[in-house]
Amino acid sequence: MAKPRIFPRIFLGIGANLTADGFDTPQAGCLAAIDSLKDDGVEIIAISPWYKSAPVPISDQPWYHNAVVEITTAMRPEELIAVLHHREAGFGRIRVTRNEARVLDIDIVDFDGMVMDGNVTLPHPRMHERAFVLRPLFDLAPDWVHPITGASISSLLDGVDPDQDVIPIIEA
Ligand code: PH2
Ligand code: MG
Repeated sequence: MAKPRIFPRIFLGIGANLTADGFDTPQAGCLAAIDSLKDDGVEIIAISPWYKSAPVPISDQPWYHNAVVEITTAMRPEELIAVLHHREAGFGRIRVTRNEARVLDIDIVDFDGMVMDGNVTLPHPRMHERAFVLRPLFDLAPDWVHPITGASISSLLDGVDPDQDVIPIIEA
């Protein structure tokens, strides 16, 4: 009998603080990007509530719309990151400098607890200090623990800089 295939539990961080062409809000562009991943061999399991968040580091950039998406796929992390970068470019993202305002950013936050450093760094090297990742991740997976340190999300959230404003977006 064939071995049952267990698909990995993957969390993506998604965000934007500019509106992609053809959309009304940063969130709308992000949602379309999430939908487009279905054509790339990605199965969408769940999308967290959306948050507005002050830019980190603090700057005069517009606030971000952020969420976390649970997905699964048969792709390896290197293949998945290539797909994500391709979609970012398709939505008009041009990478110039780090932390610049953007129409779409999709990061692999956690790939089934995998720890790696190379083309892709897993878990995401700054996720544990970012409220705009931890808050929506908590909504989807309150029992999640950091693959390297074993820290719970609530303990990580307690340690986050209090001026990282993250505010739920209430749907009309
Ligand atoms: N992404 C960044 C840098 N800063 N700040 C917020 N609030 N939200 C983000 O998604 C974000 C950020 C780099 O990817
Ligand atoms: Mg990012």
